[in-house]
Amino acid sequence: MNPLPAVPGLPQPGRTLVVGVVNVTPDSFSDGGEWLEPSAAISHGMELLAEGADIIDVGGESTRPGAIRPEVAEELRRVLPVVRELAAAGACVSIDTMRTAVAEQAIMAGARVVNDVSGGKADAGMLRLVAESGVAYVCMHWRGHSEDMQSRASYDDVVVEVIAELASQLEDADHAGVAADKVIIDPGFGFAKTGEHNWQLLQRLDEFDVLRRPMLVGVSRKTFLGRLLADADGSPRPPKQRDDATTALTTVLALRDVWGVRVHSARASRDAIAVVQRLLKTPNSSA
Ligand code: PMM
Repeated sequence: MNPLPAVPGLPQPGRTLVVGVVNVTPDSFSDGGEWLEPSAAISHGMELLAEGADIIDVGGESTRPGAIRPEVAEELRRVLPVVRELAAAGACVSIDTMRTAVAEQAIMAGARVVNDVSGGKADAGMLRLVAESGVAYVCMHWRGHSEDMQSRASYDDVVVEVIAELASQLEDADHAGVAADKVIIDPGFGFAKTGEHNWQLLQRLDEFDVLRRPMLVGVSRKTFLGRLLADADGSPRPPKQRDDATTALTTVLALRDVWGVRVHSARASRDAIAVVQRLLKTPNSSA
């Protein structure tokens, strides 16, 4: 990949960043309902920070395939106290939302990143808000809402098409005035992608270098890992037992100098990144 790029205003530790996930939702696929109470979500965010997360990504809408969207007021109710409290505690907070109204309030509450899984396609005002507020922006490849996104998982060459569609999303961001050095791309693993598509994207991640942007990768606990690790009878490995496979991928991604990994368990990924950093040191540099 491109050598580790820095994004102004975000942590720059000189290694792959760890973005810890706090889903304040009743229905996310791996932790739905666990952090629905603001106090539980805040404690979980603090735990992830203590484990070494560099950024905490707070979301109030599940994007699992088939998910029904919450009302805006409900999404705000879920995320705002969590963003406010974690930002006040000094955390670098990212808001995982497709809605301008939610992003705007979250920025006022202290969020420094907007993680928009629709990459500007779900809500017309989002890119202008990001441009005007000057926060960092995660622009993910997206073909439609979770309700029916898997029906859009059809590609001749998934890597070529995702890069082309992301390039067009980046052009829209540029036209809206979003600063190029504040944009992080994300191939959108599992979003209008089959397991086979996800593996092809991982195998050919270097091809995204053509977009010349830092990359965030969100593969943590996703279904394609559950299928890879299925039992002899074919039942997929449950989400919480996919963390070791997630860490294996963090190792690979850190070796490839990916800007950040979005994960549910921060410590294991930080450990994997530390191992990679040490491994890549030249023999005569000190331990
Ligand atoms: N995946 C989920 C939610 N938000 N954001 C980005 N940028 N990239 C992702 O891959 C991504 C995301 C779904 O996973 P979750 O339900 O575990 O949060």
